[in-house]
Amino acid sequence: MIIATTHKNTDFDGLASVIAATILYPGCVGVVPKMTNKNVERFLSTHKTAFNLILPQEVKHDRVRKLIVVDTDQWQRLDRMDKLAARDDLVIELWDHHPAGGGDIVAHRTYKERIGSTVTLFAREMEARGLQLTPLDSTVLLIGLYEDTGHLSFPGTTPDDARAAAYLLDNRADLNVAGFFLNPPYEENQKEILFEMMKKTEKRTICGNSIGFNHVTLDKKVPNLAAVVSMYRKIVNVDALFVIFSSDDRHAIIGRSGVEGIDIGEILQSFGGGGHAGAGSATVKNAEMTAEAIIDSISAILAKKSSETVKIADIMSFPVISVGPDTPMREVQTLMTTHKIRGVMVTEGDDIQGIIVLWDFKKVKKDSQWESPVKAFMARKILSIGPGESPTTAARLMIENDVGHLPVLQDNKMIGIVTRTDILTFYYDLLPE
Ligand SMILES: [Mn+2]
Repeated sequence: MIIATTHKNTDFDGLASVIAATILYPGCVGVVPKMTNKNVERFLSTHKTAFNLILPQEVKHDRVRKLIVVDTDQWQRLDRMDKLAARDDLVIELWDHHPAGGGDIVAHRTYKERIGSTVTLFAREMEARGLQLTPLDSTVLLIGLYEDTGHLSFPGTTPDDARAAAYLLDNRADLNVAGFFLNPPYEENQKEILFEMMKKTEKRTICGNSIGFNHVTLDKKVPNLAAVVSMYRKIVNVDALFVIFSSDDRHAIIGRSGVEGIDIGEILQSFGGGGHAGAGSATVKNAEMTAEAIIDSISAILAKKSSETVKIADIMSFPVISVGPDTPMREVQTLMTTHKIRGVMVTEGDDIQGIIVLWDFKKVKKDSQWESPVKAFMARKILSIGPGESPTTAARLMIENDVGHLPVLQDNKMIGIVTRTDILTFYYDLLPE
C-alpha cells in the first residue's frame, strides 16, 4: 500500500499536494490529518468523496510499503504516523517547498525546492509527463498554489509557479470555485478579532522595515486566524506583521511578510514553528515565554538579520563632488557633464549648504544667469542618511520627501552620496552602468 500525507492543520497546498500524489503514484491513497484549516474543512465537507482520501485512523500501518510526505519534512507535524517513523523497511519520498532546516524525515527521494508552493512541484511533473487532469483536480491544485503564493503575488513566487498556474488553467481549473474557497466570508468573531487588532498595533521600525506587532487574548477558539492576519497586514500597511494569539496555556504566533528581506518561516523556526518566506506560524507554551518576550525576541532576530545585509555604505557613491556656494552655474554644469553626474553638493568646508541637481538647471531662464552663483539656484533643504542605514530607509526618505539625493554623513562629515539610481540599482539587481 502506498499512502500520501501532509502536515496537521492542513492548508490547501498540503491537501492539494496529497491529492496530486494520489494522481501521480498509481495505487496511492491520500491520508488527510484530522485537524485541517477551516477553509480546507469547508472544501472537504462537499468534495471529499471525489478523491481517494482516508483519515489517519483508517491507515493499516503494517501494510504500508511506501510513504509520500508532502508540504512538510517533520515527523511531528504528521498525524498518527509514529509507527511508520520507527520502520526501517519503509520507502519514503518527500515533496516540499520549505527551505532546509528542522526536517527530520529521511527520504529515499526528495523533491525540494525554494518555490511558491508544493503543488508547483507536482504540477510541473504532471505537465512533463503529459498528464491531463480533470477540472476538479486542476481546481484544487490551483487553490493550493494560489493560497501559498497569494495569487502569485508573494515575493517567494517563481516563474515555475506561474507556469504551473497556466498548466492548471489549461486543464480547466475553475476560477469561480477557486475564488469561493480562497476568499471565505469573514465570520462575526473574526471581525471582532480584526477590530481588536486595529485598536492596538505596536509599530516598530527595524532596519528600515516597518514591523507590526499585536497581542490578542482569545477566550474562545476562532477559526482561520491566519486569513485575518493576512488581511490585517494589508490594512495596517506594514512590511511584516506578527500577531500573538494567547489562550489558556499557549501562544500561537502567526506572521505575514510582504517584503523579500523578511522570511517569516525562517524567523519562526527559532520558536519551533515554520512556514515559508511570506507566511508562517509557531506555538509557544505560556510557561516558556510571555507575549512581550516573544515580541522582543522577534525584534532582536530582525535587527540581527538586517545587520548582515546591505547597508548604505555598500551602495553609496564616493568621493562626493562638491562646489563652493559662489561657483558660477556654468562651471557647475561643466562639472556635471564631465563627471556624468546628476547632482553636486554645495559645501563650505565641512558644512553642507545645499544641493544642485540637473533638474535645477531648468530654473536658468536667461543666458546671464549662467554666471550667477550656484547658491541662488540650489536647494537648501537637505536630508541626510547614515552609512549604517538600509537602502529601504533611503528609499522611504526619498519617496516621502521627493528628493533624489541623500548625502551620507558620518560624525557630521559627508563621506558619500546615495542617489535614486543607486537605490534602483540595488532593488532591481541591475549592474552599475
Ligand atoms: Mn505549502
